[in-house]
Amino acid sequence: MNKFYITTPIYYVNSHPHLGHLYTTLVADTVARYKRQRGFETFFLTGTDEHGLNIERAAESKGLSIKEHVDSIVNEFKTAFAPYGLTNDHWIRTTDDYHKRAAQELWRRAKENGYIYKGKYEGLYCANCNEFYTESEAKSGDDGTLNCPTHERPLDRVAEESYFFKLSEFQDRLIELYEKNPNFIRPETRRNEVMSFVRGGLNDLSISRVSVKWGIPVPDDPAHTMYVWFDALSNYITAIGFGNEQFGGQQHFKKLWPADLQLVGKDILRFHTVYWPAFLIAAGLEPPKTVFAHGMWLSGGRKMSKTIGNVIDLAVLQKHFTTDAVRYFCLRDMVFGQDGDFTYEALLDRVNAGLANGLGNLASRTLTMIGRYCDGVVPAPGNADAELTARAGEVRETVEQSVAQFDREFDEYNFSRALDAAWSAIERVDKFISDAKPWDLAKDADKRGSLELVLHTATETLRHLTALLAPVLPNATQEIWEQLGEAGKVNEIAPSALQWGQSTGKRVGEIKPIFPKLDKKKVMDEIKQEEAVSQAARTEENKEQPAQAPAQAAPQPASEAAAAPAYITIDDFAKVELRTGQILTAERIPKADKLLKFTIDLGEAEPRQILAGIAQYYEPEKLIGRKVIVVANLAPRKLRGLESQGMILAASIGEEGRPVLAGFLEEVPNGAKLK
Ligand code: ME8
Repeated sequence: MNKFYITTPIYYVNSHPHLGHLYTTLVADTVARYKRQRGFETFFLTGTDEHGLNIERAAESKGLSIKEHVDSIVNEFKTAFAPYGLTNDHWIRTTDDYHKRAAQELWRRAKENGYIYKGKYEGLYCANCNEFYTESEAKSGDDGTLNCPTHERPLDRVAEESYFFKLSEFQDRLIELYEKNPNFIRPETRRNEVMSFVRGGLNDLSISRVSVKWGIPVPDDPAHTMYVWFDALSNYITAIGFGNEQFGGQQHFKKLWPADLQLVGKDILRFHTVYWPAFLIAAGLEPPKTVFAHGMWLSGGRKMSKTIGNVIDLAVLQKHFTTDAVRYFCLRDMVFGQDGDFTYEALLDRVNAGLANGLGNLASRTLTMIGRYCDGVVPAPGNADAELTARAGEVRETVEQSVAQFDREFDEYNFSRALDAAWSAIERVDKFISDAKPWDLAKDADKRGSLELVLHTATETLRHLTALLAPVLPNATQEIWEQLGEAGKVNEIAPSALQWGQSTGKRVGEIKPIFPKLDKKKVMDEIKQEEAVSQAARTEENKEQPAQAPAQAAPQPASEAAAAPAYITIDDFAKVELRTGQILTAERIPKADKLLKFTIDLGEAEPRQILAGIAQYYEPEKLIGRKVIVVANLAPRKLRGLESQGMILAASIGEEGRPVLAGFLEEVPNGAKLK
């Protein structure tokens, strides 16, 4: 029997699940279902990545023990994914003991083979990406800090003893791997990207930390924990029995490894196509057959990310859309491998056009007519005139071609094209039915044969498409299957095993609508309100994000944190001196794209110099003369080497925090106090 081993990334438990995580997992689930239906012995793995500094900090900031924190987020992932009926064979957690032992075994083998040595590391580290950056890769903040280019948060300077992996020795072997196995990295654009990166030369990789406690101890040197990517990547083999007794241990591992398809987002391409094969080769193991890096769902044109805060809330999504609708949209709307912008409007349009008006309408009109004109029993194809017979034959041909085309595209992971092929058959049969007008044929006893041919052809089309689409729409296709009067589980029936004509004589079941049409305006209004609420909750939570807090922030007991109301006293407020001011000059600061420099008249002997990060939103010259509100007793501080003697107040609008300056509708003198 052919085997198929498919994996998703294991998701970080430093934050909450969102559409991006669901997306990769749904695609993997669909491929796993597809392979199973076609007779492959399939193993589908997903899970959670639970070690690292950032997770330590996230737990600290919530006042939870690390274990409590990771357990609660893992639970959130499982709960958010539960409605989608995922068919993963295992959920790996990197905090599980068997994984820890087996990751140590991988380390031991690489070390015995001479690829790991001890040295000293100095560098800039982002706890959010778990990645090191050079000074030139880091992004300078307005106040001169060196920030992570992705998260725009300060990098940690790390200088410590570390184990290193001899990645520098792998350049030739990796290039050979990519050249000999053109399918190792897909799609092609990503392959080219990685090849040119590797051709540029590889540095040895620091793969242990003494400063991070929440991690897997390095074998024979427990003062060190493993670099979180060494730990995380090894999950793909530890989960299936490498170095432990999972599922029968080594024998199970040998049966499944190398993985057939490792799905990842393009954000973690390098880890999976450079580090991962190198770690495996170092330990004497084979690299996976294919790593496919898909594109990113964008939201409002930007990558959907928990750090930016523009994620699609899975609770909102699930409230309005069936799990099949979400699966269909994810596979049809995003060209696999490319980025796509997620909008609820596009989702609603797809659901209404493709599912309600497309497949759903074909099912309900066909089954209703069989009930009405044929006493609920699928007729044999009747005799009709030559023209109708020829057209029915063309429909059958289109269906057979679509079924074959679907598989060809699916095998190449062109999911949207596979679905286009299926929908071209739906369009073809819809036209056939509309042209033949069975409702008119039913009025004429002489046309009985034609009526039966039309309904038989429509039923067969529906039956073939139902089996074909089972991996994508598991719930809806099972319902249609039963309404067609078919027995068994449609996901266990290979479309190629179906023969045209077998539906004859089947009694159709109770007809229920499968994909009700959604009222776009009503649903959009509801979603907008719900999104605003969940956005506000996220913004609140983001303020407490651990990376912004100092690493040594004292944990607050959960009960105390919950009990303390967020009030301040009038005396607290009186400490803040707010005054009206007028902008006298406003100018940009060279090389600081966010800052503007103002002089502001606060009714004092001399105007103040104040800097504000609003350059992306306001033209400086248009602000001259404007009345503003200033925090006048803020301690002066230096930004880009210039002193700022106060702060201008502005509202922060929307996801990106667009500033809108506060002001007055009536005339006010400069320097008036606000109380
Ligand atoms: O990187 N669009 O975990 P992670 C599409 N723990 N997919 C997205 C997405 C988006 N906007 N955002 C996230 C990690 N994803 C590591 C992986 S593997 C050994 C360790 C999906 O929680 C996509 O698959 O940040 C991406 O690669 C993954 O989630 C990153 O998840």
